[in-house]
Amino acid sequence: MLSEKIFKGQIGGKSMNLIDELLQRNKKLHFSLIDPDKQSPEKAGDIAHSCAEFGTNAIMVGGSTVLNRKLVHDTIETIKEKVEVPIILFPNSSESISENVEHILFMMLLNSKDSRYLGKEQAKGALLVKKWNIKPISTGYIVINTSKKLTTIEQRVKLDIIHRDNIEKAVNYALYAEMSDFSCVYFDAGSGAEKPISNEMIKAIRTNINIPIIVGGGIRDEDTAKEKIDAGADIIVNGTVVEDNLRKIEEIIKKIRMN
Ligand code: 1GP
Repeated sequence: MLSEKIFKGQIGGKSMNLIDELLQRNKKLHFSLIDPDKQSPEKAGDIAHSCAEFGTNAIMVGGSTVLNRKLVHDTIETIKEKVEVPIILFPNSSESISENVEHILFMMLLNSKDSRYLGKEQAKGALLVKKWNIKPISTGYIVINTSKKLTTIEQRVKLDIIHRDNIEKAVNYALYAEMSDFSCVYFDAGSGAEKPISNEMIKAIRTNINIPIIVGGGIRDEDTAKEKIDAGADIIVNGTVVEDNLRKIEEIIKKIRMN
């Protein structure tokens, strides 16, 4: 029965989203994040090409500061010319939704104290997603504070702070996401975080929920990435390494694929 539904691209009466599909084919995934604000669209295309050659499973496009729909559009267009892997928009607001993308992390920032990120931006963006036929991946997005030096997202959005060692609070948010029927959770320490989310926190989340867990923020080397995978993460996101040390992505991908 289950296999019949999977065959039809359905689970529990719902269409499978891209992440479910990719996880059927690969046990663990790697996504490369490209911020349109950090380089020209041409350079973004070259970076995406290298990441795809190294075996990344998808290119995520987005960043906390980008507010220019045209720049997002041009960056995606150039990346599309250079790679075959799926491209997923990682929007910071409805302003950064672009017509030419196939998939979007349709996220709610669950520990935001600002109603803008708990429904208002999503409501503004929903019509664009429908009109432009973009496939939403409903994502419970949770930001964890791991370091004294605040990341850009922590500076820009008022958050119900979850400290690195407050495992119970992180698990509560993860359970809330699963019970609210989000298709996955994304636990993010924020781009360039001094420390990533702890292995203990990931283990506790994995013990309590079954939906896919995306982990990002502050992961800079293959050993750290593998620890997060072994703790229970399904998907590792790298952004800063993609910008600063591109070749490292190859080592990270190799290692997370090891059993
Ligand atoms: C940020 O999780 C992503 O939203 C990526 O973080 O830039 O630290 O890899 P890094």
